[in-house]
Amino acid sequence: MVARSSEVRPPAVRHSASPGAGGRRRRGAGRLAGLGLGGAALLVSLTGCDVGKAFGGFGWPQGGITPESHRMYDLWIASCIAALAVGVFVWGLIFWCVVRYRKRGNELPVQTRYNLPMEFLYTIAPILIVSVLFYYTAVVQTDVVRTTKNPDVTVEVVAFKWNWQFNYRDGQGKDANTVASTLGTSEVIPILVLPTGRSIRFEETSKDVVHSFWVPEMLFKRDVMPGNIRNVFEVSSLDAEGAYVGRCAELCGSYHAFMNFELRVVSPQQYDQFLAAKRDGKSTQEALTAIGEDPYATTTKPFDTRRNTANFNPDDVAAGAGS
Ligand SMILES: [Cu+2]
Repeated sequence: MVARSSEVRPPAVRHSASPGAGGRRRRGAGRLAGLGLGGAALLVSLTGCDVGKAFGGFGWPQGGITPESHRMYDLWIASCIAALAVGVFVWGLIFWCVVRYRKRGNELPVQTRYNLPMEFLYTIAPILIVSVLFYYTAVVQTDVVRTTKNPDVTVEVVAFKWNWQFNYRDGQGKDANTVASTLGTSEVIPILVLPTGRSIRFEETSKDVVHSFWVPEMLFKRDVMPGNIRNVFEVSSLDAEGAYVGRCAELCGSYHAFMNFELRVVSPQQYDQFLAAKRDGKSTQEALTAIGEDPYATTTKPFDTRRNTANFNPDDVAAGAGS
């Protein structure tokens, strides 16, 4: 029995102690080290330039206008580079195995089982990778959703089917007072005027269903909830003057797609003048003209609702007709 069992031992076990196998393993380890070094060199050369720009942000929108948007963008780019580095390494190992251990004859390949270092590596490595990603995600998320006690500007965002109202407030919470307001209509796109260089608190509330306040350049959106829920977030500053289209990002009904608004970022002096003009009773269009800004939205325009032509009960059909 003992003799037979030694006969059926795989050839690999007999060969494992031979100098040839040791040489192959050393060469394999050398290749692995070379692959790792190559990957590291590639990473260094890639991070030397703006990787995000070179690859179109890896699908993440570019052109953020707040410090928070840059932090989220950087996290995304770094995560993509890490994922690609791991991916390239794993693909390399797969292709190397496919080539190195392809079938060459009828000889049974090396049978390796219970390789503890290997099992330890592929258990620990993913846990380490996920831990690092989780750590940086938690740090950036905490930073992005942080609110402060005394933001420079507080604006209440009121969403309703299907438009927006922006209330400039003298304090925080629902008990604060509105000092000026802008209301959107089907004919006029509402313009939210805000200053550069000041921290801004957005307090969101809805009059009916769930909407979502989204300015793509902030790279951040948050649901606007009905009831007594006030969803709050802050940006520590807006860094670039200009006009930016804003949208509702939650399917809220028939005319959801028409719920556009415009964020107009102006200088702090212009903002103060705008607010003073509004407090004096001027309309948003008049106040915008007074500070030398375009009175109407430049990034989007009111949509034709075609309520009559698209209606099941157009006005020209007499009520009760056919009954
Ligand atoms: Cu909506």
